Amino acid sequence: MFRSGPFHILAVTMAAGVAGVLITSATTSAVSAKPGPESHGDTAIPGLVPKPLQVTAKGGADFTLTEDTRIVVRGAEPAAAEEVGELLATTLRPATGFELPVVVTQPSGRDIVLSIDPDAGYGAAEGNPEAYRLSSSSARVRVTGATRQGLFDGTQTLRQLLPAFAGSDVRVNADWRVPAVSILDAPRFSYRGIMLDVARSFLEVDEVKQVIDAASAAKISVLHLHLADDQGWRIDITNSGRAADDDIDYTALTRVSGATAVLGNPYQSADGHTGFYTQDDYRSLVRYAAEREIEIIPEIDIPGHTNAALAAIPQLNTAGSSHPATEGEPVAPHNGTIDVGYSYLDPTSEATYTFIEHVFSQLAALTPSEFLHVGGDESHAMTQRYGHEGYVAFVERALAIVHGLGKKTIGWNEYAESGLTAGDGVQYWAGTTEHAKRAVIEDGAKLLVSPGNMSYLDMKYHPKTPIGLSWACSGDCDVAHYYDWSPQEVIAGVGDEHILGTEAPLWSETIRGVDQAEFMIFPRVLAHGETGWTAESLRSPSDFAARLASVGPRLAAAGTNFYDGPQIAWSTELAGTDAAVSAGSVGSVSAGLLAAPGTKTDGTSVTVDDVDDADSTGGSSLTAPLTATVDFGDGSAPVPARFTASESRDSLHAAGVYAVTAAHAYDSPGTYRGRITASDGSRARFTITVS
Ligand code: TNX
Repeated sequence: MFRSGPFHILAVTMAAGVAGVLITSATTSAVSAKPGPESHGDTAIPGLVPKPLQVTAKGGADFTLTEDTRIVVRGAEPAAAEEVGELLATTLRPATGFELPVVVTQPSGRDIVLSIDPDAGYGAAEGNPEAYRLSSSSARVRVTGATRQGLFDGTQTLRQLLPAFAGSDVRVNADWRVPAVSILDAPRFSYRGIMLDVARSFLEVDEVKQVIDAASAAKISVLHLHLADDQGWRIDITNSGRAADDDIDYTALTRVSGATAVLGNPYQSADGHTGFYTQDDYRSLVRYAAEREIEIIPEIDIPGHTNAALAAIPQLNTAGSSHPATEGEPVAPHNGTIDVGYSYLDPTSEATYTFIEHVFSQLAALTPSEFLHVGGDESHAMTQRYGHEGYVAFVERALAIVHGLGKKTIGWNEYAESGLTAGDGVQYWAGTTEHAKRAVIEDGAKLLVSPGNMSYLDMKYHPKTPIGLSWACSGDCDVAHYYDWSPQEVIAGVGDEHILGTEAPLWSETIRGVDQAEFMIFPRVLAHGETGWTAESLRSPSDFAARLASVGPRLAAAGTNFYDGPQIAWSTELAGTDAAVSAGSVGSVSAGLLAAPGTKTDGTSVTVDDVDDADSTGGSSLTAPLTATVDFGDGSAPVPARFTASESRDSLHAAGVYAVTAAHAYDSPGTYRGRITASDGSRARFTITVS
């Protein structure tokens, strides 16, 4: 079913042990990860992910961000452009220490100029609402988007053109250069999604915001929140607006099932996290995501995956449900196992539809998206009891309710056994493609592609990954495999005109907290995201691997956890940090930071993690152990640097950012300008104020 592209060759070659050669050779492509013959300006173009439509190195001097740089807003919708400018400034201020004022005025000096202009002329991307142009030269950077979203996308590209530490939350010294380029870009699909299953294991509001920050930098445009499942219910539903004859206490949903989660299981010993979002929490997520051009699509999974609802609402526990109430057990007991397919709402009970109407109407009111996700997957026990017709009749009635609320529906592919309405979405994950294809061709539904074996982020990267499942993908499920598929090949005969977009789901039976979530999401979502963004003709596995290499230090500098495995020759990046010390005292002086994914340190050198132990091997562009010397700038001889890991590489963490330190005593007060020189030729500056 899937294309057998160059990645299969890569996989074979890697098995033969010469992966490094392949990945290095890829860096000679047009968008180069390393300085090479094709870098025309002072600085090579760093790896851009997802790959833009057109990138042209202009030649000439780079743009340099300085303390005088302003973010100047022009054009239509200045208020929207100003918001985008503020977001850009917010991401760059901590690392640069620059003020970066956002002003609506005429550009004058070496400004970054942001504008929204639907008529700017977008060439090959004309008509795409997310089209943007980015042009940089020593005099100016201009980012122009056809819409706010296009402009936002363009500013994410700009962030990638800066040094990796631009996204750090500590101030560092780097040459804040943007190479002189001209970029024209727009996505293939508007829907480039990620799903978080907060039902099995909850993620707090701030944890979700952390994922939104990292995902929006990768131009992800949809966050699908799986809000209810057998093990927990995560969105507060109030009793306001209940139908006249409705006596259900909806507040029990979160009171009871907000306090439960999946339990420890054979694949993860820790219990899932409990909790729920108040409606204000949810609104704040919707707003936060929208500012970053991410649309939230909520899912309440029905009729199966509903034990948490049955555990909270006695009225649902009718004779025709998966848990008929008894005197001793008026509601279903909590079930924290990872079993699927056993629970279901009673399709013959009016209470079921009253419940659905109330819950979805509150969800509709809270959700600006035109879509609500109704689940529909794995209703095995229900289908066994009521037959295919019973399931279909239920889905038809549920869809009529949601459509009646003015929303389109999305559901997992099973729900397409029912008739759909033009514009509804079918999310294909596994099993027969027959129903999804029929709904697309006959009903005018749109296909959302999430083939489990290529896009499920809860699959183990490799057999040693301590968390994750392996039913959809096993063995090698690293980034190369998640890149090697094509949306138009998921269902034969369903091409781009029928495809809504792509989505990578993270189920959380085995995932606890945002650190683990990020580890499973990155870097695979970057492969998936490029599949949704970049035109098929421009996608190339080796070129992607080369570009992805420079994303690693960016993720590390931004504090995003990821799997820094051996398929990518992750770049390293060095930056200086300033410090204040007292004269006379010998101490360890912090001179800089080193981002080096895939490596470990013994304190004096940083080396590729090539030991295939519990955390498996890492990938790195380093071809020899990296050492460094620190020149303290006071005439003393340079001394060897020490490296201290902020977070050691282990089976659930990428190598964190190393502090580069050395012991030194300054004799007298003053301001000293020092330098770190690393054995790979990279350098960084730092200033020490001695009192
Ligand atoms: C299948 S994918 C499910 C989920 C599980 C997942 C685990 C889908 C629509 N249903 O309920 O969490 O597998 O990988």
